[in-house]
Amino acid sequence: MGKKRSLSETINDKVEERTLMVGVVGLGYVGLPLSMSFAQHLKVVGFDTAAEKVEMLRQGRSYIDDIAETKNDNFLPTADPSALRECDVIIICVPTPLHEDKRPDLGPIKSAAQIVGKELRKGQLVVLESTTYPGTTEEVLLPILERMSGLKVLADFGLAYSPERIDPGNRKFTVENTPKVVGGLTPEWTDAAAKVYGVAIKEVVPVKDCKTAELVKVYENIFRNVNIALVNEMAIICERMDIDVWEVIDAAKTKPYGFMPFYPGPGVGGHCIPLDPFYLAYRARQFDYIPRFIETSGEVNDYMPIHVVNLARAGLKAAGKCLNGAKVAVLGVSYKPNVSDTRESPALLIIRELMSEGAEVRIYDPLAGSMRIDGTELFTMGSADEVLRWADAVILQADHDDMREEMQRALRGADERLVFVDTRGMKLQDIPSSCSYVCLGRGHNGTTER
Ligand code: SAJ
Repeated sequence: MGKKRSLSETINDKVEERTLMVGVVGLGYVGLPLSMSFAQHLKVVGFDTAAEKVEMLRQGRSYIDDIAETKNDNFLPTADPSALRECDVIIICVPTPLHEDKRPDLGPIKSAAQIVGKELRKGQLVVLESTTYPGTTEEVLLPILERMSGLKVLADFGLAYSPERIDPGNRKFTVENTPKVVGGLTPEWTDAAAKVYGVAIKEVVPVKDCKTAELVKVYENIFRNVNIALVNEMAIICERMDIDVWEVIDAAKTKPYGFMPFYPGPGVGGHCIPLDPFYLAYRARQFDYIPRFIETSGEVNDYMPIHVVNLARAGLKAAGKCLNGAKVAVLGVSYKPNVSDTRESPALLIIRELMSEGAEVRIYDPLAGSMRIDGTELFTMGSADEVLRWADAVILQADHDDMREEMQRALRGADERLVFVDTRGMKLQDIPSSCSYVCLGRGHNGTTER
């Protein structure tokens, strides 16, 4: 009679035999692509509490831009949590928002933990993917799983953390070819979780434990947030020193080592970069450390939408007008170019500020189509021509590739009364010559004499 296989060895055996069954909790922009990748190799139960999402998936349709269709005999979408009992591994991919006061909101993780805990059975491995502060898996997820199931971690089930690295709209880096960091509660569970992900993902990067893996993710995104804040500060300095920050960056990035370009912008939006730093800042304070760097970079980035409104005010003033009563159009309202997502977009604060100063504001964004702001739906105008005929000033907030040509054409017909505020650093040859041009990070307080 051979030695009894441990729980993690049993998981490893099922990986080997490709009989492992994967459960994914939360079928959003992380869980759905992950499910479809696993479903190329294994049976996958996709669970979501949103019945309408599950219904769409049952019909083989998708609600995620990057996933064309979801018809796959290995993929079983369901709103019935009991289906999770059949799975050998359960991967939790739910959002981690912030409360109003920027404290982490672990509500979605806690409710997912309750759902999973109720179905948990001996031998399963639970993995958390949601971006969160170091310590969440062991101190928040683990106790709920044990309480709801009556089981004991390690003795009855395994636990690991593996951060998501889904980049919406990125055709180059997919689930399969983006290295996956994995940290288990113990080395044997790190190894088991790594073997599970290894079925669908080319490169897996095991680390010491859950909290190491949790910190890797928030550090990656704080790295971006801090560097974006640094270059935003460079832009403001350049305006005062009559230097072109965009030229400075292009020259600096010729350095073949030790430099990575970031670009100034109207602010930092999206559902990752503006939020993740506050998860670590919150946790650092619990360890009596004041994360000045993280908090200062958040403040610099939060100031940028205000700075953009200041540029618009300066441009209108130079044209003998003021914001009060001015007609201002925002071109591109999504949180970054070439996406339709307006969540946490800097355009929200820009529009609020403009309205509070008495400007009449309209938007033009053929990709986003509309934007919800304080309970009102703002719909895009019909064309760039219409915008430039209507507006006293336009602010380029997100320069979508698909919008650029139309905008350039419309600008060629603009007259000198129009103020054009560029927050994305157009190429010098594209700068409109017929209207007054103000640019983030370009000399003379943003106005560039040509
Ligand atoms: N931004 C700048 N200047 C920059 C880069 C970005 O102002 O140089 C602004 C953008 O306009 C946007 C915000 O920052 O408002 C966030 O931009 P982002 O490029 O970081 O895009 P996200 O939010 O989609 O970030 C995601 C993240 N992916 C995951 O968390 C899995 C991030 O880790 C990726 O590095 C990023 O995509 C990416 O590289 O596209």
